[in-house]
Amino acid sequence: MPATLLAPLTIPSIWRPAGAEAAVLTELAWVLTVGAAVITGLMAVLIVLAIRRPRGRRMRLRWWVWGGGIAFPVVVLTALLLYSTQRTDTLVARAAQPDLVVSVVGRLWWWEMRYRDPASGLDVVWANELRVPVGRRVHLGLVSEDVVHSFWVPELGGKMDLVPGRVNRLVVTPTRAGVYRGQCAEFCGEQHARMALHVVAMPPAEFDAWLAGRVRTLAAPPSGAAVTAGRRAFEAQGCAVCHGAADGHPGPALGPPLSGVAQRQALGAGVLPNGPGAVKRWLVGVQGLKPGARMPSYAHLDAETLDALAQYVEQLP
Ligand code: HEC
Ligand SMILES: [Cu+2]
Repeated sequence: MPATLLAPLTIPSIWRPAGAEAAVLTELAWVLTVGAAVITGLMAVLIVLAIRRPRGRRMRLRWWVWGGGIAFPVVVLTALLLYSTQRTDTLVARAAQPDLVVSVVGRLWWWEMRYRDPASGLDVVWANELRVPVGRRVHLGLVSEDVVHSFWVPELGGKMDLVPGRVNRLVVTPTRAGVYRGQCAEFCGEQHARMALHVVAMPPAEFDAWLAGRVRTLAAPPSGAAVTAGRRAFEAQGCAVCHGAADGHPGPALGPPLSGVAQRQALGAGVLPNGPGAVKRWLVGVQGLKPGARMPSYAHLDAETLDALAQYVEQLP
């Protein structure tokens, strides 16, 4: 069956954890769900027994009220409190020594990811996609530049809000390579529903190579790049005002950095799967695909300019 038909079946789920922290939460979810089901079943049986009890037989009411109504809930709820506090405490303890720190910035309506290269001090800026190494403890510093957003990747861990003016942290330790979908989980305006992200959990060596490659691109911008029709159009149409210079360098962060955009999973924070022709479809139809997005549609451009523009953007290193 084509993968696109199966896609709706692979919705993010807390029941298939792909991270150490998520595994703790899944365990909690199982204990709570099974426990609640057992108690509900027990209650149902007791109700049936009470209704079908032979007429005239007296019940030992006092025992049921004290035992079932007070002692039982106190014991069960205390046990749950101790258990869940102890388990979630392990999540906080895990935050102590991260192997990697990434800043995640929430914006209307996309995500910016920043990796600091320890050697050069350069910031590698990426968008709508969090690349992380499997088996390493990743410390996410979550901030917002506008309104409150919330970061949630069910396969990797719990939710955490992104609040303007403060840094919240969330630790994720991916245990399985793969691509996991996340979603803004706090209503943040018109396109809140289309503010998704992908987490790409990669083997550590692959991740290191990717980051080193990004640093190299940053450190040595392709200065001698040919001035093509696409590059001219990029400058003439004012794309650089929001997306940074035409050499692919990240600039003012009004829009996502376009450097390396063709290597990412999707455009527009999950709206449009990436692939041949995706950039052009985005340019022509932004306001149809994502009404209210903070980028105008460029449907008025002639076909030749559009092709040149799209080609130029797609090859940005
Ligand atoms: C007014 C600011 C602004 C201008 C001008 C602008 N963009 Fe954008 N662009 C954005 C914003 C904001 C987004 C993210 C929209 C979203 O996902 O909600 C975006 C997204 C994109 C994306 C998708 C990137 C991704 O990672 O999802 C591409 C490609 C893009 N713009 C190319 C262009 C090109 C080419 C031009 C010039 C023809 C241009 N943009 C002009 C603000 C702008
Ligand atoms: Cu949001």
